[in-house]
Amino acid sequence: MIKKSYEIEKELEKHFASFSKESRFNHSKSVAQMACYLNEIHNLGLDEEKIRLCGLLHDYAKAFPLEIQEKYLIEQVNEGIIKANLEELKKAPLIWHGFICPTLIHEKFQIVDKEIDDAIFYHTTGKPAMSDLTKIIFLSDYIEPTRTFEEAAVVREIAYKSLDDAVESCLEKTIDHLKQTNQFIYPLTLETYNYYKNRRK
Ligand code: DGI
Ligand code: FE
Repeated sequence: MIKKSYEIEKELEKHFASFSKESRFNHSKSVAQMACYLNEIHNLGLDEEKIRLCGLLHDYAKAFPLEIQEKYLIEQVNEGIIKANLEELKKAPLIWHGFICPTLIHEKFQIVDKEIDDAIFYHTTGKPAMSDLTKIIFLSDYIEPTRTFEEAAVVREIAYKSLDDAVESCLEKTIDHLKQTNQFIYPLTLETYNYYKNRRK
């Protein structure tokens, strides 16, 4: 029997508090709520309980310091759970938490669901041709109301009209930001952007 999101919510509150990451807990609840809203206004017909679990759990691994995240990353790449190039991954520490998270929540919460895994794994990079669930989690992460930067407001307005346009805009802004701050652009991030930018052709 899969755990209910209200049970998970209580455990998560403690998890984030134990690493003094209370605002991350609020962000997670807000992602769940925004993703449910997108499901509703775009008539996607997805299961709300599943959406809530994804929103609540997507940043579970972000509570851990990067050294711990890296340990999980190396383990999971070596075991073939994460199929990606470790040297490339090492250059983009801010995406580790998504990739390592599915395995951690299988163990911690016994939540084993391919659709949930996909939404959590790709929540930072996106991927070409995302499922609706993966797409609304990816977008809600960027546009939920506690994100107060200017770009979030722009993408939020687009997301109310078209999810695919919003993915394109979100990635354009993320990639611009990475370029401006001289950060390594992970190939999948670029691949996702190109897919959504060229999807009409
Ligand atoms: O975990 P959150 O902060 O809530 O949000 P997130 O999981 O979307 O992570 C956002 C961060 O990840 C943001 O600072 C930009 C960074 N990021 C996204 N794509 C890439 C990336 N960092 C690198 N180096 N390369 C990427 O392709
Ligand atoms: Fe995240």
